[in-house]
Amino acid sequence: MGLTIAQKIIKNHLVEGDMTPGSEIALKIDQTLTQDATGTMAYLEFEAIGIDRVKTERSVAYIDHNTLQCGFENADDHIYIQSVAKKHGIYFSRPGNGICHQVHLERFGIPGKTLIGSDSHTPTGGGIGMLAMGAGGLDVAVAMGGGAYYITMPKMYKVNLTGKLNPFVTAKDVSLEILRILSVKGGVGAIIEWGGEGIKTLSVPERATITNMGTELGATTSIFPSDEITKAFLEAEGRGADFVPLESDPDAVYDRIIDIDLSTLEPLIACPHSPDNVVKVSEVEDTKVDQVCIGSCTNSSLSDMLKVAALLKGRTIDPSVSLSISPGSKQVLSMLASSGALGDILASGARLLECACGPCIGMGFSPNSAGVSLRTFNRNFLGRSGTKDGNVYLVSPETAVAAAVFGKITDPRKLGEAPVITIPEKYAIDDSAVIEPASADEAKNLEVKRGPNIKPFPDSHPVTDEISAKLVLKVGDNITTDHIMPAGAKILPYRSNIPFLSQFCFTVCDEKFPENAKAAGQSFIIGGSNYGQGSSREHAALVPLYLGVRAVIAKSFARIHAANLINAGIMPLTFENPEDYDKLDQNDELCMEGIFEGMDSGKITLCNKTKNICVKLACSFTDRQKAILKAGGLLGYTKGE
Ligand code: MIC
Ligand code: SF4
Repeated sequence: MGLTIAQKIIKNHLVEGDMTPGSEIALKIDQTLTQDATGTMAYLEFEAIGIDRVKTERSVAYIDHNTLQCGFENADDHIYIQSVAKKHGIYFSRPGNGICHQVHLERFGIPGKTLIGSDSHTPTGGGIGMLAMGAGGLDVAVAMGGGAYYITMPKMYKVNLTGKLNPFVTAKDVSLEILRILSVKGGVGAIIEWGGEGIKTLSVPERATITNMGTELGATTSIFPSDEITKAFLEAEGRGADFVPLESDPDAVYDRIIDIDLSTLEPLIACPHSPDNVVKVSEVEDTKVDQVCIGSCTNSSLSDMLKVAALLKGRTIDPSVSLSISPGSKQVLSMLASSGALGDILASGARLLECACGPCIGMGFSPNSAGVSLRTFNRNFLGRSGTKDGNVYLVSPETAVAAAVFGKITDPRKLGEAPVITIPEKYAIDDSAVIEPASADEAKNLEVKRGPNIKPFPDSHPVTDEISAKLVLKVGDNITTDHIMPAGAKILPYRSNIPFLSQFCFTVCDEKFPENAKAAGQSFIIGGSNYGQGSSREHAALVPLYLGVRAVIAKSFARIHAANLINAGIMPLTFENPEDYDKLDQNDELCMEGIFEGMDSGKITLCNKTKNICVKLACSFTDRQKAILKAGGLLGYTKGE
């Protein structure tokens, strides 16, 4: 039987396990990336593991999330990451150099290699045929130390593209179409391979938009073949030597095949507050728009920005709209400047922001109250923009420009002729903002600089055979990590200060959660399906751990969050019968007994002492996961404590 692209890469990197879907496999990791918001914790964990030098082929630390610096916290964290990177063999991408995924694609990604990153949009690397996955910071720390990365062997899905996109229909619309088809949980447990004749019409930045947003499907990752188009991209980046061709075998077998004819697609839009709430732009036309944001790791490539500049040329934006532009990298910004396109953007009345995540994670540029914001980003979860009642829509750069120009949601085809842009044969290469690590010898005398923002880890709590605890919170389906541990300008600077963060845990759902959880001492949380979707932030597990949460019981879990819970020593358990969800209410007193035996048999009994009933919970922990839970988390397990 032939192999898919992902199966080939997995086979080449398999350290443990067999490639049967659903079973646990361990992979050798070639490259890692971190960003600063998850990076401080990841490097503290790497230091705690106690390995001197990274063992990967390439590890890069990016500063792109926490760049507002309203106080000492961000700057201290930047210095900590820069110094820890220099000492331990990690490349350091300075603030201003760009968003991790854009820069990694441009300068470091290599087809056929494995990459894990402490950011859920790491699958952007799939645009050049990498097996690139988002992971918790602790998993990245272990991989930097040479440890394997454990995942459940995914199923294989294929999206077959035929035809060609019409003018003003873009790769972003392809992403929105697949979200419309599959929903935010439709990719859980699967790797999505993109193929068919239609992919020959898609450039690497377009492919990267699609693999980036595959994260919103809950997929383990998404991947394109590495072909002539990949080769041309790497050559234009001066990295032709990194090219290796990669494709699936003609007789590769897929668990599901989805056909999309590109020529039938229309401009699409994801309405508030979920990326899969997708309709045609024409269906919501004329909605008044207050703000438009162009950028983020989904749509900030040079080609995206050149198209935006060409459409804005000679136009001014509607006086009632505020438009922000954040180019994805210094390379993109400098080429925009040298080509004159930046002048066209500025002349339109746009506000130029830093090459960073910015508004995407609520770091400034929050919309007005109840404002409508059209964004080229990948997530529009409630409150993520920083404005609680903001209404965020997700669109292509072309649709974003149409809204900025006309002041209301408008089908971009009303902008006239589609822009024809030419991508230079060579990108402007300047790696001066990437600082190389010290040599092993030099590193011995280097000191790691730690600011007062860095606080100790929460204490670990090894799982015990019996846990009696209160049900402190019951939530519904599709709870995101932005609900569990919100981000934004006021909170994000405290990513290495778990006690401070704990004041904000779950407050989007229940203002009193931190207080109630603390008062309860030990607690359980009940969730619906796809619990923990969204980001890779391990803080969404470490903070509940700090607040006393010992188990989360849900109808189903998102992949990275389930792994983060186990890594923190919290049990993710599911209902054997999902209807039992209705038998448990907030504030009920619950008890689990015989947990160790239950972990082995795959069934744990949960008794509701308030209602005098018991329900069955399911778990399928591997021996390794059981050992991690009994050690109180992956850190203790790795250190052999
Ligand atoms: C996000 O897009 O939600 C983030 C911010 O990039 C997160 C990481 C984080 O919370 O620091 C992600 O996607 O993993
Ligand atoms: Fe940054 Fe937004 Fe991309 Fe997350 S999704 S890495 S916050 S640009």
